[in-house]
Amino acid sequence: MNILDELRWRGAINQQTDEDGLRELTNEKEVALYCGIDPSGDSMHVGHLIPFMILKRFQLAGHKPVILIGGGTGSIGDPSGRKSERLLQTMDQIEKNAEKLSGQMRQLFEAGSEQSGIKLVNNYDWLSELSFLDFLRDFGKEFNINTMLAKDVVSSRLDTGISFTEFSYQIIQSVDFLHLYQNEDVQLQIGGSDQWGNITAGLDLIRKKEGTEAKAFGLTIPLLLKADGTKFGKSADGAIWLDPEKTTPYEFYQFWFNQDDRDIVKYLKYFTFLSKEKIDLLAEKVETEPHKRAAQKSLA
Ligand code: 383
Repeated sequence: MNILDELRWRGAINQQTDEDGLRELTNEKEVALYCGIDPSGDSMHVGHLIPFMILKRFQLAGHKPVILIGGGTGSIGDPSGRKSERLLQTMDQIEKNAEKLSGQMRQLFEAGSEQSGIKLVNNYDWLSELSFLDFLRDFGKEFNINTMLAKDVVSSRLDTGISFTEFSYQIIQSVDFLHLYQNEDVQLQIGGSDQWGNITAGLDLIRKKEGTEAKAFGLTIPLLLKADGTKFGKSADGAIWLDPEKTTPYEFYQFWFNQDDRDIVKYLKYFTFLSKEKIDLLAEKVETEPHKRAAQKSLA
């Protein structure tokens, strides 16, 4: 099965540029693809698993994941999905967080894979080299203010205000995509649906710099909505973290075990590597003997 068919079956595709082109590409070669995370905290939470599990699925299907830790972008702060301006973090804190996240990524991506060294990059390495004048001359010139203003992230903040710093974020993430396209042969960026604007901005930049025929693609994954309308991944005490010091293994188990019957099959598809047959079987059990909570046990 082509990886895109698997993702579709898992309900994991929200938006996608040029589906046929990407299908062709993934059929004909091992594609390098990337997903980024900003070190705004010292651990991943279960919300981050949504795109990174997809990255892992690409890896298991023979493609080449690149994990980007946003040491540079994290010092700016992504306005996507936020109603108000972020506080800047100290560079020291960002560096500490980046190290923690890198460790968690290694655990996720080295497990069950023959590849030893996974590709882990930090965008601080190239963004910090870029001078202000070069930034404006080489990249700023390719961005049209009207297009930038029209992106959801910016337009939704025009009333309350957005700093020039956060406004520029989409350009910086675009510079990353171009950098990885040129230096690591990365042809696909994935992310949660909140990242669509940043990803498509990057594709525009690649086409401007590399020509309209450049083979680069974007794909986003739906953010999860729970059947009861509350936000996925939050308990009464806040986020569910992957760091066992922040969310104990017991709490982590309980979080998954307590999921609603109406959500459980969707979560099995997103968060496990169980086969379609196994998931179909568990789905049947949710219908016929829900009190046994077999699906919840499997997920947990
Ligand atoms: C930075 C530089 C890039 C590419 C991506 C980034 C990070 C991105 C971002 N992502 C979120 C984060 O860091 O802010 N601008 O917390 C989250 N992601 C993933 C996914 C998600 C997004 O890490 O939707 C949830 O986890 O994309 O909110 O060159």
